[in-house]
Amino acid sequence: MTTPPAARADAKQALAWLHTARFLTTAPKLEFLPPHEHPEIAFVGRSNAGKSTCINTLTQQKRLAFASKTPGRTQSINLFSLGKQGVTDAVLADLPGYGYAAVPKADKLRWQQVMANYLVSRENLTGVVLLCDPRHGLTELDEVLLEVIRPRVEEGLNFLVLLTKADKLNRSEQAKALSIARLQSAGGDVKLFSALKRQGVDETAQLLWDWTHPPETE
Ligand SMILES: Nc1nc2c(ncn2[C@@H]2O[C@H](COP(=O)(O)OP(=O)(O)OP(=O)(O)O)[C@@H](O)[C@H]2O)c(=O)[nH]1
Ligand SMILES: [Mg+2]
Repeated sequence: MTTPPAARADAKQALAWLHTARFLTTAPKLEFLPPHEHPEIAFVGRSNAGKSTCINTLTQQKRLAFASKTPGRTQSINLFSLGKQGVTDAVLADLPGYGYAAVPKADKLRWQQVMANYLVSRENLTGVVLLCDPRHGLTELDEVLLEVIRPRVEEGLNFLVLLTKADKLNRSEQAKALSIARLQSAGGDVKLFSALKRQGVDETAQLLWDWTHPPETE
């Protein structure tokens, strides 16, 4: 029996695929973001939520996305290509975080607008991963983002909330954070994630594979 081309990958295969990630381009503004023909998955969330660390963990590359103790580190939209043998079959987008307190209000509003435009208008956007530090929960700015993407999620956009830095919570705090986020997440999937403990890594890798490799419909 032959395996169908889009058979569900196991975690090992999904991680091997993610490990192929390579830098594609960086764009300081939305209009400089190149169009392409592959499914794109965006990592969004507050500054310091752990977006860049999550991308580094999933791709098993220490310095692919620039992670930092200084909030506001990622200031441009960075794209990474995925695909075996150098043949791109998906793109990951690391977006600058929002809500960093030291950023002037006008810049915050401008960035919120850029983010909303990206989420509403980006073609080929197949999935959104919203990263959230469960010690802060989903904040007002996350709620704005949820409202923006809700119509697209209703139309089939894949959506996952990752509660990052889960290693900083004990079991009961984790359970509580999960149930609160599930109520708030606009019907999206919610998972715990820890780069430090590698919690949630396999499941997230498989999900990203599934999003970008849907079974062929006959
Ligand atoms: N304990 C723990 N710390 C983490 C984890 N993930 C990220 N961090 C830390 O959180 C800080 C911020 O991580 P980044 O990945 O740079 O966050 P970001 O969301 O990309 O931030 P911006 O680029 O500012 O938007 C860094 O000090 C990371 O080491 C995790 O799973 N566990
Ligand atoms: Mg970052």
